[in-house]
Amino acid sequence: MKITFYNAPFSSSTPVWSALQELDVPHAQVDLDLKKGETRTPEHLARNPNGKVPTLVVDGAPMFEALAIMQWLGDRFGVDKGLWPAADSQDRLAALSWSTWAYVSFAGTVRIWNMANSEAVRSEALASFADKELRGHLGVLDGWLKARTYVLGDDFSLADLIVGSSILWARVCKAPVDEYPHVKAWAEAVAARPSIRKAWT
Ligand SMILES: N[C@@H](CCC(=O)N[C@@H](CS)C(=O)NCC(=O)O)C(=O)O
Repeated sequence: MKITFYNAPFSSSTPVWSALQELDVPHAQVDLDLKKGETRTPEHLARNPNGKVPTLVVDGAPMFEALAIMQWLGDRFGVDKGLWPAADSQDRLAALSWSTWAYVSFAGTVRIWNMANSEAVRSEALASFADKELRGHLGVLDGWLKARTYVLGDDFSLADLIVGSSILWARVCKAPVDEYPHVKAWAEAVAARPSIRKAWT
C-alpha cells in the first residue's frame, strides 16, 4: 500500500501527523506551504477539492478531512496494534462517538467561540452563547474522564489522540480547558505522548 500524506506544520494536519507516527504507518510526506498557496494548485485541488491539508492519497485514491483520515488509519492500522477498537467491539461505538464529538460538536463550538471573541466579529451575545456551549462540552468530557483514565478506559488509544488534539487546540486558543480537572490531567498525559509532543513543540 502506497500512502502519501500532504501536510503543513501546526495546522489541521498536525493530529494526522501524530496518528501516522503513533500507528507507525509507512508513508511519504509532502509539506505544502499554505502562505504560498500550494494547497490551491490544480494538482492539489484534484486531490482535495477544498484545497486544504490534511490530504491522504492511498494507492492513488485521495481522501480529506482529518477526522475521516484518522478514523480510517485506526481501522486499517490501529486494530492490530491495540490502538483502535475492532469494528464489532463495544469500544468501537465509544471511539466513533467521542472522536466525532471532538471534531463536530466541540471543535465547532471552539470555532464560534474564537470568532465571537475576535477583533473582526466581536459579539458579546455570540461570545456568551459560545462560552456556555463550550463549558457544557468541557463539563461532559470532564464527567466522562472522572470515571476512566483514558477515553476508552485504562489504556491510551487513537481516540485520545483525536479528542486530545481538539482539546489541545482549544487550549492554544485560550479556552477554559484547565478549569476542568479531569480534562486537564488527561490532556497533560496525552500531550506528553512523544507523537503529540513532537508535533506541538
Ligand atoms: N475540516 C478540515 C480543515 C482543513 C483546513 O482548514 N486546513 C487548512 C490548514 S489548518 C488549510 O489547508 N488551509 C489552506 C487553504 O485554505 O488554502 C480538516 O479537519 O481536515
